[in-house]
Amino acid sequence: MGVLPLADGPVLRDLADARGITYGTAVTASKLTGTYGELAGAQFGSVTPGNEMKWASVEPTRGSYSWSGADRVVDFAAAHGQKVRGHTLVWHSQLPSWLTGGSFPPGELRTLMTDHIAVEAGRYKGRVDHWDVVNEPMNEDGSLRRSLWYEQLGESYLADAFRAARAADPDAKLYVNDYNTDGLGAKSDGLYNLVKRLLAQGVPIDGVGFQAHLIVGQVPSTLEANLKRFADLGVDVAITELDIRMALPATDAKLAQQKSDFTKVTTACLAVARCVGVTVWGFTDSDSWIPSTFPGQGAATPYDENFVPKPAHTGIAEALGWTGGGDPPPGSSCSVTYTVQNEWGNGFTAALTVRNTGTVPLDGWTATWSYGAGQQVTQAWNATVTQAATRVTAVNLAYNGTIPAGGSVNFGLNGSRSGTNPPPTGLLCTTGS
Ligand code: 9MR
Repeated sequence: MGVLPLADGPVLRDLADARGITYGTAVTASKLTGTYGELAGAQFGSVTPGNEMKWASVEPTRGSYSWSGADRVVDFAAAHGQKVRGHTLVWHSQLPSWLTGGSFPPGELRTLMTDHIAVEAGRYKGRVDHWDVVNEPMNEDGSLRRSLWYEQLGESYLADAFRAARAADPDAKLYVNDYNTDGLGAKSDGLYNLVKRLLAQGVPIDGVGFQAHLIVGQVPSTLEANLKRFADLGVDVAITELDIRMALPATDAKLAQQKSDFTKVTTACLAVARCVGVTVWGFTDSDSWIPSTFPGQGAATPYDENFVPKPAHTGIAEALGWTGGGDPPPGSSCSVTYTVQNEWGNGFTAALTVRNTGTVPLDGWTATWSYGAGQQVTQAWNATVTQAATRVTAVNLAYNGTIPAGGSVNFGLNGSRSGTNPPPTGLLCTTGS
């Protein structure tokens, strides 16, 4: 089983560069090798450590630091000419227990916070382009969240945090970042007023991050207007944690809606001069926080679990001006058949045929199906075949992607089985590269 050719298809990073914005992704440091690493490096212009720069990760025990994960991401970015969005210095969550469980007088807590910022932002001085200095300071009603910081230090914790970050790394762009603030509404009004107050006090805040953890079909219609009003305050804006989740299983209709949603968000950023970029919160469904947090939901990112670009990826590319793809031409269709040729003890061989059932030549094809009895593909020929749990995806190779109208191509595979070997379900052929 091979890995999909990475050179094929649009490169978000280059398309975004050409439009003057950055397309980034959150990454998991330990995964930055193989296909995951190649795609993260090739497709994205910036990386954000999903967890590795959080307080609990870098200082699990008071005074004893662990930088390996964060270093790995920063080094990866340097090796791939990428920016880094540092995430995050001051947050109510993922704090070490010595901090949440301790009882510190306010003066000491304030110093702990500013020292932490000095140490972390100081360590990465000149290597982190943006810092999410303060993450998620708002309540849903637009008031300030009763976090550890707010409870003990009051609103002034924000000003102190930004000033400490500026002192530690004068060149980094300093952001406040939140969720459910993407469209107009009470929470984003609260954030807007907060940013306005901070700016009026001369607090060094350069940007506002909008996380955009969204649901398919529910991109706020006021996203662009909201970005614009913040930008009009004189700060940069960015989409910082974009993902668009759906109830599983993903269907063609949901994936098509998701494509249009990713397009909308990207277009909204492009429409606002001070929107510096979009970061997706994980680029593959195999590296997304959604399924564990929202049981039954997922498929929220632009690549599927096998690193196959989804319609969402094409949607982003098209929003960025890519014209190389497009929907398959009218009259383009295909079918696929599956025949077990041979079976032995724990194994079998299957032969598949993809047929151009349309009226025009077919340029690229994908066959998908599900195994119901635990069958597992072990080897394949004349197609790139990948399997995630029960779902199998077979994509043409360079030499057999084009099929004339009425023509067909064959590919095959060996599989393992434990017991019966019923034919697959959901056997489907789709056209297009
Ligand atoms: O992606 C992160 C996930 O791996 C962690 O388990 C989770 C813990 O809270 O944090 C996730 O990232 C969050 C980000 O830091 C802040 N905004 C919400 C993100 C999703 O929870």
